[in-house]
Amino acid sequence: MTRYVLRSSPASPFGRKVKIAATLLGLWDRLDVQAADTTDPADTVRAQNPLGKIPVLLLPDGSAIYDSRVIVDWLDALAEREGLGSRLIPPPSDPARWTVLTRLALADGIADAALLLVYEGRLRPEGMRSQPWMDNQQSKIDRALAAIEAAPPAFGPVPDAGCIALACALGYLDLRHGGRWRAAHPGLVAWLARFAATVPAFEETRPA
Ligand SMILES: N[C@@H](CCC(=O)N[C@@H](CS)C(=O)NCC(=O)O)C(=O)O
Repeated sequence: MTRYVLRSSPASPFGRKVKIAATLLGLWDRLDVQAADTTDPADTVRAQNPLGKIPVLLLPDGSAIYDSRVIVDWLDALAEREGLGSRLIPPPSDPARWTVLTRLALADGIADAALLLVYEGRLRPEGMRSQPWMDNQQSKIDRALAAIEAAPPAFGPVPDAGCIALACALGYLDLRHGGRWRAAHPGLVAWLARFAATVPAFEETRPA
């Protein structure tokens, strides 16, 4: 069976999304996860993805697939070709595809903003930080969470890619932003608990 290398790191919400997707698709055993350090200029990840971002999926022919949405789509297609059953992104013929992809984009946007806030704190000296810029990033997270709290997405035994991305974004807010989102979003707290109970891979991929 062909194996694939996944460059990632335990804390990455985008890498976690790919790991959970691979597990739900029955493809987890086909991935070899290799740690990547995006802050290390010598790390080969910068050659594999010129953007220097993880996750990256390496194929046996030497080509690389990124970003996480493309990797999930690629894994979905592989699972389909191999007759594994589930689909995480509905096919183009299904109108639900655009709902799922839009929810995926919204959840990834939460993780993007949360990550930028972490980088601002980590990489920019205190006196150079811009409070309005940070407030703007936080407002993206707040508006997105409010919109999702108003109508949390339904899921069955195999949640779609949008739900997986949302769980990973919330997990990242727990990891790096002290879980402050929880107080104002009881519906999402319950949603995440149900997701974790439905998808064991969520806990299995929880960063230490
Ligand atoms: N849109 C990308 C975002 C990936 C991303 O931002 N990954 C972070 C780690 S969680 C990263 O590699 N950051 C390093 C950098 O931005 O230089 C995806 O979905 O894969």
